[in-house]
Amino acid sequence: MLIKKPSDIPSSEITPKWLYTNRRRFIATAAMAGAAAMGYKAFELFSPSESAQANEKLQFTKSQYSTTEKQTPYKDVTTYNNYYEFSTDKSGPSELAGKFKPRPWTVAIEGEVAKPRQIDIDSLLKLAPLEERIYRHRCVEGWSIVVPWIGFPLKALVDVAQPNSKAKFVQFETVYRPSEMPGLNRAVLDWPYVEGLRLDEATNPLALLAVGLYGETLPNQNGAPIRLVVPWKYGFKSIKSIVKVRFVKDQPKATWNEAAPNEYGFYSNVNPNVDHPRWSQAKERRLGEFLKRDTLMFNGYGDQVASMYNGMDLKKNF
Ligand SMILES: Nc1nc2c(c(=O)[nH]1)N[C@H]1C(S)=C(S)[C@@H](COP(=O)(O)O)O[C@H]1N2
Ligand SMILES: [Mo]
Repeated sequence: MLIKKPSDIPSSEITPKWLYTNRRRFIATAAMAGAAAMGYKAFELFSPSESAQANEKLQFTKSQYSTTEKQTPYKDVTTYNNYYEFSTDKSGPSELAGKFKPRPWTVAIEGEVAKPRQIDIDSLLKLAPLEERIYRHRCVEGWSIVVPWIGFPLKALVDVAQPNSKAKFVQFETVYRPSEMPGLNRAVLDWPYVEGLRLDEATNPLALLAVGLYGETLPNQNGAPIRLVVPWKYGFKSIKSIVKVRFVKDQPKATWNEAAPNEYGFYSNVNPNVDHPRWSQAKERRLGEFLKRDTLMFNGYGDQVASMYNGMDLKKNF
């Protein structure tokens, strides 16, 4: 047993009282004391999410929208990440997100709404019953995963926000905290990270605000405490750690679209027939598998989303 109970720790190892006030820090400190006593460093013994965070169990119901495909192991979902605010390496976010504080947290609702307001994360968690949604996720770089997200429909937030008749799009913004997110000190992207959806996309039943995965609150590297999941679009549309939701008249700025408009369109629907200028989008590699598989139109979610794009040229509106 590596984590000693307070009563097991010799007085020489007992931490100053101020550390006790934070339960997570206390657990980490106790674990490190135990590990140090055995001659190990704590990071050698715990995966980052286990050592840096105490994720909480969530209550949820099952969703009709879940795939029955094999789920990508927790370890892969939480250590192979894209989160440039921490690092551009896939393993970087899980190693560097330990300092990030996902609570307290509020999300600002702004723009073309009945009344701009701030909503606390605890109120957001009560907006609608939490569901488990097992979704395919397709990154534009060619890998894919299957994740059991826990969350609620984005539509529940849109309904509470009460957009007026001028609102045609929704823009989302990620928190900007250089002291907790080392990647922000490099100008790899134009910070803060922003993304957007058309209003009908935002209210599509598949658009999810995720607050957890694998039955527990989100690890920091996966976008704690609340992130978007848009399973029919390339991964970069699924913006993490959201602090602002802005309802607007015109198509809003989106980070990757701004960075390279010829490579990343605003819509970015998964489409095996429209290649990225520098590589094909016809196939993908499921994390943990050797052979590539065919990429499906709308990532396989066409029945639920294709009608939103009727009459649009998806080669132009990529
Ligand atoms: N704020 C922010 N959100 C982000 C990103 C990012 O770098 N910053 N990366 C995106 C990309 S490219 C992908 S594939 C997914 C990855 O989510 P995951 O790490 O939970 O699998 O997050 C998306 N959301
Ligand atoms: Mo991605």
